[in-house]
Amino acid sequence: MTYNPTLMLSSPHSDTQSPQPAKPRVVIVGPGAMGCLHAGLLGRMPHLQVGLLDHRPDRAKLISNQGVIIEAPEGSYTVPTQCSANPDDFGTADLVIIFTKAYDTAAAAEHAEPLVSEDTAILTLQNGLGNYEVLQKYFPDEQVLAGTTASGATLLGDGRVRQAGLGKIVLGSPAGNHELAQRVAELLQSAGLAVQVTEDVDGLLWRKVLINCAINPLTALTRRCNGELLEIPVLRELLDEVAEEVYEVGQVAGVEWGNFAPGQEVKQVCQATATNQSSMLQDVLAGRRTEIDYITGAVVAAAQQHGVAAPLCQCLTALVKGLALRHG
Ligand code: KPL
Repeated sequence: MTYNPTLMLSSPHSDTQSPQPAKPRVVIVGPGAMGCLHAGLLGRMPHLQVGLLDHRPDRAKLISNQGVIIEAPEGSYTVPTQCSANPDDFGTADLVIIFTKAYDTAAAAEHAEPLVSEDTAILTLQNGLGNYEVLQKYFPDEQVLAGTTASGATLLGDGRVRQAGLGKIVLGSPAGNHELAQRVAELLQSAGLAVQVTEDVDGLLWRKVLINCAINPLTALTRRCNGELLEIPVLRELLDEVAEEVYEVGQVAGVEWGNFAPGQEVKQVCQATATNQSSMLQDVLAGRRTEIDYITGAVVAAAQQHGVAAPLCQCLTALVKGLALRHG
């Protein structure tokens, strides 16, 4: 796909001598599975300048030297990638995508501050509830976008990921800056990604968190792939019950679910991602802290705020928090 200069998020630099408009600069924060996958998907496009911001200089150097390696179903490829722990190495960006774990959002925002000018869009595609609210503490509300991705990836090593499946990104502006959401969607589409814009960001995030509440803790606790949850009747039943509980809490919290059928949606995702290890299972297997506080934990907090109970989410939160993790 050829570069379309109208995709610039900010007005092209007013250097009238230069016949070439600057390429849009995208910086991805967090070289985990999803960060590396998107650094590769966007970085292979010649019309974009893509950087990867890490907090670890040693790993950043390694990734800069080797590139990002994507093991895709059609074969492996390497994308040369500028990765640095120093945000000043990138200059200001047109788009910053936050892909750190949810518990690192505040640290990521602080680290990314030098990348952000008044023309920069900051997009979170992280799991869980509460991420865009943290970003809004650091950046103007109208520059913050939030969304979800249905893609899956497994981190195989530093800068190396296995692409599980490419799904759609849905994003929007919690502050109602739909024009910015549209421009960012076009930028991502120009890299061949499937992107849709929504005006109901909270509804979008609750739909995703409902799926994560059901699948992630059950896979992490049983150490099973997403698809296996469907094969064991008691777990299949529990998927339905957790989904129903989150649906009810969401309803009390004001989510407009429309014709979203909770149990059915969760089972469809299990089927579509049957061989995936959920991100929470990957965290547990690697001995890393999980995002449980931002998934079932966030639903428990919302339930408490609205004076209702969420016993299954509460139980799953406790069980996952109780797992002995090497780095947790
Ligand atoms: O988002 C996911 C995750 O693993 O965090 C799902 C949808 C469960 C896919 O694995």
